[in-house]
Amino acid sequence: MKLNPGIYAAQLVPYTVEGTVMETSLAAMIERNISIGKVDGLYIGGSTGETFLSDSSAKKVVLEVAAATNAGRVSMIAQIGSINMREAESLARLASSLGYNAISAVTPYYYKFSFSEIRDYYIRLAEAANLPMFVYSIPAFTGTSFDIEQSRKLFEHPLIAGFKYTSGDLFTMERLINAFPEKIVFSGYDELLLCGCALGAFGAIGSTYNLFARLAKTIWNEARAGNLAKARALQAKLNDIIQQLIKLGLYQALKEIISLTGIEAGTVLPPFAPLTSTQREEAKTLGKRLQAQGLI
Ligand code: MN9
Repeated sequence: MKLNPGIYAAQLVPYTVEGTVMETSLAAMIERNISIGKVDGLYIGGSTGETFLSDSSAKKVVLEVAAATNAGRVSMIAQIGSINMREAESLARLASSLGYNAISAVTPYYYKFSFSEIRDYYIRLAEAANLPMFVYSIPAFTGTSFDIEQSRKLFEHPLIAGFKYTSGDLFTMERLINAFPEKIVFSGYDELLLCGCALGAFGAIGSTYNLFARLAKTIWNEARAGNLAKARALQAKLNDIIQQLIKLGLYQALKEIISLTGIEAGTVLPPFAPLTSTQREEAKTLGKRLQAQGLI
């Protein structure tokens, strides 16, 4: 499998108020992540892309625009999971035909599915695409996590390649990395980038890397070079910013700040609410401060 290690942006998606994808702006955002952020890869159609709020045609457009814009430059993973299995399978096949390096699927949520149902879901989707599959584990949202024995059962299938591991349970993350050295674990919480790197994650996938990929790469490289004090100070810097973004509304604030770079970033999909005018001003002030510091 040809996948770069390192920092992957979980691609933000600009939407119109009608909920359609602003294709030119999406392409500009992706181009910015590749040529200015210097990301090692892109994770398309994930939580950050608000995919679970979007309709099928928007999901397809996002996968198509991203593949065409990247044109093979950086590694690309398509998140194709959905609790509508027909939709998920059709997106899996689309990702395959568009040349994605791998797919990923959120753990099926809302209903309480058994482990064997969840395992079948992953295998069916991996086989539909015939691509390596990264299990998108985000227990805070889905209510489901995987222990080592369950992970072993998932990994018995050769196409199940690893995890996008978005959980604060770092003990299990360490156990996974050690138990399955031939598999790949991506660290999913930007706040824990340094911890994931220290434990030997292959890479990290995150929303804030749409703006701070260079900072994230420095954290990653300093940590790998053993410069812990430097890496820790930079993680603290990133976390100060993340805290402010989350307080405003993460995706809304990221979009507002990206718009300062001249790219129209559109709005968020409901039920997410757009920022109030006061929040917009706060996001702009934060963005300008970060620009002045050379972080954006
Ligand atoms: O892709 C992202 N998860 C979600 C992973 O957006 C749900 C993370 O990058 C977080 O946005 C980030 C901030 O909490 O760690």
